[in-house]
Amino acid sequence: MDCAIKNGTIVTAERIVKADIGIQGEKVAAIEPGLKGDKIIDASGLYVFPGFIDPHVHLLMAIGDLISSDDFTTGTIAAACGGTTTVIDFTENYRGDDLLEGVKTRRAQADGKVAVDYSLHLTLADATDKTLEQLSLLAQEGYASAKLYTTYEGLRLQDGEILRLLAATRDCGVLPMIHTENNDAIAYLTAELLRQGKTAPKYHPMSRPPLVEAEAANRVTILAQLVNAPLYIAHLTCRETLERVQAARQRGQKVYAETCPQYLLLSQDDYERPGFEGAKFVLSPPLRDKSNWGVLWSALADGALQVVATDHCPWYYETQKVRGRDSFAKIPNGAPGIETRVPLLFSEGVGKGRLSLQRFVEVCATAPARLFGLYPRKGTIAVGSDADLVIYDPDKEVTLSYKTLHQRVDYCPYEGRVVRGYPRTVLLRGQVIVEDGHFIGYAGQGQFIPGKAFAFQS
Ligand code: DUC
Ligand code: ZN
Ligand code: ZN
Repeated sequence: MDCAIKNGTIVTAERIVKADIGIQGEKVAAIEPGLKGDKIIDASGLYVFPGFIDPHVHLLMAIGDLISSDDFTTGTIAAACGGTTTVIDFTENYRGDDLLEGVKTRRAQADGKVAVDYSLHLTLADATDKTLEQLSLLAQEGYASAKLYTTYEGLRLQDGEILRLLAATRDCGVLPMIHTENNDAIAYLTAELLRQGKTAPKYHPMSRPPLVEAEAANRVTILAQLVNAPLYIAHLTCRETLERVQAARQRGQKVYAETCPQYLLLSQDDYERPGFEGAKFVLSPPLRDKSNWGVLWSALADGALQVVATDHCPWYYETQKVRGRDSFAKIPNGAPGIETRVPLLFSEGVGKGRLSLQRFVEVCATAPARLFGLYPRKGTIAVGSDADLVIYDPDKEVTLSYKTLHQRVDYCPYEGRVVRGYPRTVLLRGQVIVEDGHFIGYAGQGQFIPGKAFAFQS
């Protein structure tokens, strides 16, 4: 073997086993006791997890004339240091743009720059014949999922367009991922708040309350029922939406849903921070009332939620978030999280008894790999899988701070929080890229990983 990881406790979604892992080239070649290798990594007292997958990140994303602060290199180095070895970003085309061009542009921004492996969700911002033809072409080239929006200028779709796109994605094995918020309700509520002079960041959640999200989720699940299509709900935040998703499942529909650490660990109280600090938490859908924390943790544990992603979309507080000083509606939406997802989920989930070890691996690695066509190459530890591995010290305590994290942004939403458990060594296709918290890989080491078509049986 080129490398043997010895004496660790291997955790996959299916099992927990003490064994050695043999790596040959880029792949896992053996899982058994007593392996020998040219290089030996001792994992005594440590867990060995599959490389984690973050299926929802926005690197180098433009909103107007602003660009999110992590690019494909800085963002993926941060991902690696936090134990994530595959990220899925999005094409950034808008209504009327050519989808093939959108793919080309994004590939040019990422290829040769990424430090971990990556894939792309297509963005479907209109439903023209041309877009549908291009969708079916791209589906055959490893683009196995697509983002649809119900809000945002230049991205939001009408119901008729959503129906057309749901039928088209269903037919070509592309899983639609939907941002569900009712655009007209946001516009009405925002205008009312601003008319009353309510311009501070703390009014952001009032402009997009839970029912704004739940209504759109309810609507798109019913649209999906009309055309018998599967669906993936992005960043689910609250009980109101979960109830609608559960109702769709009771009708027999295939509806998957993700949440994010910020909805499990932060709340609308964070908008009340002094001065303009609340802007750091302006993301959409917004942070909710704390009563949702228990609902979401239970849903993750019992399988009602399938995935924890980040929606990593960092903006500098000092130079970008301040754009909204006179109106919360002008604050660029989003927050950093690509590096802290795994440590937070382990510490707050596994460490506090809310998630089993196996369920933690399932929601942060295996389920995203399966849903987005990367399994079993990614998302598990098995003979023949990519040797993307995270050797994890369950006892290491780290105080989270933007000063020591690798995310390129001037704040951390979890500043000062202590997590117990942290990645020690991270391997990407057999190569060590993180050692003792230090990134030792290189930009360009990551590859584009094509996704296999989503197998939807009605
Ligand atoms: N929400 C955010 O907060 N930022 C990026 C896009 C999104 O949906
Ligand atoms: Zn979204
Ligand atoms: Zn997003």
